Amino acid sequence: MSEAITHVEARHAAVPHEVGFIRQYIFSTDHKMIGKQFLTLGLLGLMMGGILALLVRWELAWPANGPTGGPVPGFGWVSMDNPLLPGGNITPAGYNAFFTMHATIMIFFAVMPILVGCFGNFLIPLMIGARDMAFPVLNMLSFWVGLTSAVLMFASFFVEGGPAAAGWTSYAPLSAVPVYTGVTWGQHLWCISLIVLGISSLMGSINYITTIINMRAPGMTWFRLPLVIWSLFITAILLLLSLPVLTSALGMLLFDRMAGTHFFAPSGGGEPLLWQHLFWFFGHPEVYILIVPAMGVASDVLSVFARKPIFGYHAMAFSMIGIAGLSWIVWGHHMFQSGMSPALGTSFMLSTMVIAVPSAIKTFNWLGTLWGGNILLTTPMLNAIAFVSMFVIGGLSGVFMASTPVDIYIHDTYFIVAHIHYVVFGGSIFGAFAAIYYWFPKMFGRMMNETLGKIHFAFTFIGFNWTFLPMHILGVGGHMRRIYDPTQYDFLKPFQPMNTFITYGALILGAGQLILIVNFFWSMFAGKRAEKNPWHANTLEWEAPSPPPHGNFPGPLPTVYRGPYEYSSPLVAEDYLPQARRLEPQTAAAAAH
Ligand code: HEM
Ligand SMILES: [Cu+2]
Repeated sequence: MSEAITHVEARHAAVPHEVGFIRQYIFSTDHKMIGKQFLTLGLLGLMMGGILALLVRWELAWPANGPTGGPVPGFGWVSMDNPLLPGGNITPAGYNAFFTMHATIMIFFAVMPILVGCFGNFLIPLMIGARDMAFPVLNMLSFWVGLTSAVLMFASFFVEGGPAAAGWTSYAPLSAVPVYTGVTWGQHLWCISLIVLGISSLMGSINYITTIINMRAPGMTWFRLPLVIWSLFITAILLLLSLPVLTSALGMLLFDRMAGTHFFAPSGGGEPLLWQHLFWFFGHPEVYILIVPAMGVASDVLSVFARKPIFGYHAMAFSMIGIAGLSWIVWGHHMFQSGMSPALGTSFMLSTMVIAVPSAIKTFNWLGTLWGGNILLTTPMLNAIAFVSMFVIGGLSGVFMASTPVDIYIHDTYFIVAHIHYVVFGGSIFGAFAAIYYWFPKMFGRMMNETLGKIHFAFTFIGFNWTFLPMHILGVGGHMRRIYDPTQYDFLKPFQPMNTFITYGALILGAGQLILIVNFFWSMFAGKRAEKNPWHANTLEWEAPSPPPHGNFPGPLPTVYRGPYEYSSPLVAEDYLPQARRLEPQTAAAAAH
């Protein structure tokens, strides 16, 4: 450990710190700049994915074939004569492409770049007390390979036939045989882009794991790590082990599409279920890649703004490990309807339900942290509390889906869409918002505006529940997901007003995000200057100046004397006790009496 630190210290001393614009902002090897690059990518992805979601909602509320249908306002001239959206009218092929790309972009180019790419990079060295990642050049490469992947994915909108349209799960044979969707290059590019993204994530996760194992500051033992670092460590392991499975499956799919093999196409003796097994063996851990970092963020933010130690630190760390471990044996719950034997289905049902145990441990510990706290309702805190409460709803609907008899009824309905969004929006996105508001002062040296932050939160919280809560009802009513025009089914006609109602909620949700954009850029240039430790937090990143210079800590690296959550400690007069602060032994002894 100390050898690795000495090595990096020596290199940092040797590298000249005056670097040109390109080395500082574009081809940077500094983890903080790479984090900001991932943040930019992720926010762009969030915007793109959000616009696509609104197109999908527009179509569902006012179906183009229905009596009230019409072009999407403002898209007439944007789309020109694009066959997916001629004159602003969404076609069935366009609808398939939009929901496929919505989900793909949100997962791979919004949530992952923000939570894992940005906050992983930005926080790990600062919070463990290191000068940078273990492999800074590899780190830079992982961003540029990731950006290449994003460019390939976005480019697929401009190829003939449009982008991928087989759903983000890309089930074979729909995805394997181009005539089924009418998409050729778009689907090829989808596969290629995600293979490239797999390489980028592999580089990133190797870096995260190595850095956390080797480069912790003196005194930073495993159980003094902030929970957000635990969460990023666990996420990196999940990424390292799950993405290669997807990459291999994508390679096989690409062979089926371009080289005439039949891994997944039954027409040549292939096995579509093989795709489903490989996909969900990656796909289920993937949902934890999206949610575990948000759990870490929420733990840190709740403790800071309740001014209390996190309740059950060890249980929190071990329950994340437990959730991650269990995520490998439950993939079959996505395949209850695939003709699996009931005995096997039952075993997948039971193992899935066991995940409720560590999840409940986390939830009760978050509540225990809030209990009796001196709660400060700042914007990061509001978002963290929203994370916990919305995650509970998403977790509870998950228990229904995990029960095989119930799943047979709600499979492929809007109940599933409601569940997904309570987890990935209510969970990951509220976690990401909490992180952005909380660490913005450290990233940019300025505070975000609290009033705008709270208005943004109110719009998001109301818009989010307005949009996704009624989807449970649609789902139980039998409303299928991924359909172009619900009014074509008589039994869905009574639900049409609810579909329109949901779309109003989505428009409010979308409009609310403009407040975030304004606040973000306005604060970056004109916000109040942030001090070193504006939230009076304990963790090491707040020992560095805001924003931290190259090498993070001017002078020697901090030494760690205590855990990250010693708020309202009886040992000191202040209500916080930074990890790097050493108490004189006699003071501590005196206070203990
Ligand atoms: C503005 C907020 C959002 C809205 C209004 C929205 C809307 C929708 C709608 C209407 C669908 C169903 C499409 C269909 O089946 O026809 C959908 C699917 C989906 N969305 Fe979102 N979404 C939003 C945010 C997110 C976020 C942040 C994620 C993060 C990962 C996400 C991930 C997904 C996934 C995985 C699906 C499943 C797609 C499928 O069935 O193939 N969404 N979304
Ligand atoms: Cu799953």
